[in-house]
Amino acid sequence: MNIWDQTHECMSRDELEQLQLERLQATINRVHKNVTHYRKKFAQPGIIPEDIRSLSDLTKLPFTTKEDLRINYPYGMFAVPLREVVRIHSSSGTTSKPIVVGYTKNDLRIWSNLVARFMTAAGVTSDDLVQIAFSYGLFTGAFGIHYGAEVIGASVIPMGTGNTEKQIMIMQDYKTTVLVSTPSYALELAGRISQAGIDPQTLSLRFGLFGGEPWSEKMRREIESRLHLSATDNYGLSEVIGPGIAGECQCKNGMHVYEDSFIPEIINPQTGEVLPAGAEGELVLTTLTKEAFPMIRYRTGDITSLDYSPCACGRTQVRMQRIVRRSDDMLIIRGINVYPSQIEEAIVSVAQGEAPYQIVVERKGAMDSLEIIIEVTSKIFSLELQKQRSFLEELKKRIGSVTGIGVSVKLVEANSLPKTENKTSRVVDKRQI
Ligand code: DLL
Repeated sequence: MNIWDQTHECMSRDELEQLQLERLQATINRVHKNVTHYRKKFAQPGIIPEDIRSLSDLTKLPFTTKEDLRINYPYGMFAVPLREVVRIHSSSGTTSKPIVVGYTKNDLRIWSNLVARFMTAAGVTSDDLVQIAFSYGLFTGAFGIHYGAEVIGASVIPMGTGNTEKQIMIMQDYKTTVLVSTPSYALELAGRISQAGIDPQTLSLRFGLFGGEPWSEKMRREIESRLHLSATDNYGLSEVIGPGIAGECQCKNGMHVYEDSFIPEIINPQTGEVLPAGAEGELVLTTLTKEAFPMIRYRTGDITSLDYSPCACGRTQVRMQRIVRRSDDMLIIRGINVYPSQIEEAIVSVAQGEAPYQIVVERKGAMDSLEIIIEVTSKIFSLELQKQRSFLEELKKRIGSVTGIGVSVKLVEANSLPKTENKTSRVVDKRQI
């Protein structure tokens, strides 16, 4: 099946904007009718759906934030009754409660086609064997890409994460041609392949489709040379759909945003002001085709810029540059989003009160590690070893279960961490990507 959807991907800007406006109006009508949260939010500036007459009217609408999703947990932002929802995924929230997202049958069809598009743009065809090394579960990465690859007609190997030796064995024996993972896991695989004395040229890899976390051109060069494949970047977030919002073509010069399904805006994260084309700022996305969980002007927290210049591949849809950083304190560790506030909440509950902490993130080899250093009262610090150990274990367990990541925890004496008023400086990110 040919998934280069030229009708949509190569549209003139005029045609595209006409389509966007029709879809935007339908989406605004839908959320105004079905989602109390949006109805109330639109009422503040006194907006009714009929006020959205042109695309520029979008800026009259308020932003949607992660806090809105938290307040409406779990199903308050759904625009269809639950009986029409056929899939639920989730992602980290700022507290121990995650963000919940839902899809109708039609949403799944649209999502799979979007994923199929960026996979096609990256070079994948029905002849490929696609090994998906993302976690199958609440994370949108694995299922999203799985169904997209099936739309193309490629053979999917639903490998899941971890078990690196088995990943390599399968890669060799099944003759995997496409690796789908986080870029850091691709480097981990490259390291283990070379440790095992395997010549990567004897593998069948052609393409690597990487996303879910920030990476760099330097990492791209390293992955391409060590795994002998062509590596492309793809972007998405659960709140908006998952993977399939944007992806690189083989020109590797920014990720085409599928503008027939999403309107991207770039704003100044401090003031909310919409910035002109080309400026760097926070990406804000509005969905145009989603039924169960439409998002209006969702603040992604991702800092990037948009490039409207023509691309040699022929696609007319705008390209977003690599994500340079976040506008908030969210960390991405092995593809999993972690908020310091989640960790703080876990600490407060186990320590039964405030305890100053520091989060240290490091990249050891290719993989990220997370260490939490906690100041404890001299009472806890001087507990007998056994009690101190069970306190540490409980903390590790709680933080691990809230964040979904294995962490190491170290206790230090009260007043031994550097003092600061600002919580974000409690994070020491030593990674250089
Ligand atoms: O990570 C969806 C996804 C899965 C995209 C697999 C691509 C591949 P979340 O878990 O909700 O969803 O995390 C979304 O991850 O806001 C970015 O900060 C970051 N992110 C995703 N893709 C990229 C990328 C998935 N290509 C959050 N480059 C987003 C940099 C990325 N950061």
